[in-house]
Amino acid sequence: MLHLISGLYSEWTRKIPFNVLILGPEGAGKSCLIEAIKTTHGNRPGLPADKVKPTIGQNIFELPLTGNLLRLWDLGGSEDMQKLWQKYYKESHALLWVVDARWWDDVEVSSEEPSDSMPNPNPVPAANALRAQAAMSWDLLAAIMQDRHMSTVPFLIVLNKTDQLTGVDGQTRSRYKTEQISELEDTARLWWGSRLASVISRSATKASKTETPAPSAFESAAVTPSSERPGSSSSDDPVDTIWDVLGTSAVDLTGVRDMVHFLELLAEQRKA
Ligand SMILES: Nc1nc2c(ncn2[C@@H]2O[C@H](COP(=O)(O)OP(=O)(O)O)[C@@H](O)[C@H]2O)c(=O)[nH]1
Ligand SMILES: [Mg+2]
Repeated sequence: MLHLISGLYSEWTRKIPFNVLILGPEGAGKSCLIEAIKTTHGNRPGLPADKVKPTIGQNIFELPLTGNLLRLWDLGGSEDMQKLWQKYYKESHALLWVVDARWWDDVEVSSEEPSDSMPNPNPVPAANALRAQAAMSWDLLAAIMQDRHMSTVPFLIVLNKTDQLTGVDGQTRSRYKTEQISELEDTARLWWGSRLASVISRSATKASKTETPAPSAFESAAVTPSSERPGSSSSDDPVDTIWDVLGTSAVDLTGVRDMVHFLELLAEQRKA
C-alpha cells in the first residue's frame, strides 16, 4: 500500500521533460548561454564565457522548474555536427536559434584590428561579412524548417553578444543599452519575419504585411487560445508556430531570464 501511495505521489510530482534544442552557427554563444543559465537559475554559477571551450559533440543541461524539467541540448555548430542536428528534431519541443547580435547591428561597424596581441574571441567583422553571416544563419534555419517536425516547433531567435554592440557600454549606459537592444530586436524581427513569411503562418505573415513587429511570443504564449497553440495547427498552413526574437548576452546575462521564461511558458502550454 505504502509502495502504491509513494508511486502515485512520485507520478503526481513528476516533472515533465521539455526538450529544447539549442542550435546555430558555430561561435554564436550556445554553450556560453547554457553556462549563463546555470548562473541565473542553477545551484552554482556556470563558467564565465572566456573559459568555455568549443563544443565537441553535445552538451546537455537539465533545469528543474516548478512542474517542468527543461532539458537543454546544446549541439555543436560545426559543419560536421550540423549533419547530426536532424537526429534530434523528433524529440524536441522548442528551438533556441542562437546568432550573433552584431550581424543585425546596422550602426557603424569598425574593421580595425584589436591593438593588443591577445587573440580576440569576438573580432568585429566587416559590414559585408556581417550580412553574409546573417544570410547564412537564415539559410541554416530555413533548412531546419523544411523538416516536417521542426516546422511546428516554437522557436526563439536569440541575438547573443549584445554586450558587443557598437556603442554599448554595460557599466555606464544601461538605459541606452536597453533601448538599443530593443531596437535591434525590432529590426531583426522584421528581417526574420519577411523571410519566414514564405514558410510560416500568422505571426510572421502579420509582421511582414503590417511592417510592424510581430506580437511578442511572451505575450502571445500567454493568450493564444488552445486551438492555436504550438503543435496544434488549426489551419492548412504548412507551418503554424510561435516565434520571437530576443537579445541576450552570456557575458552580462542580459535577456537570460527572459529566455528561460519563454521556454517555461511554452512548457506550461504544452502540458495544458
Ligand atoms: N562578448 C561576448 N562573448 C561571448 C558571448 N557568448 C559567447 N561569447 C564568446 O564567443 C565564443 C564562442 O562561444 P561558444 O559558447 O563556445 O559558442 P558556440 O559555438 O555557439 O557554442 C566564446 O569563447 C566566448 O568568448 C556573449 O554573450 N558576449
Ligand atoms: Mg558550443
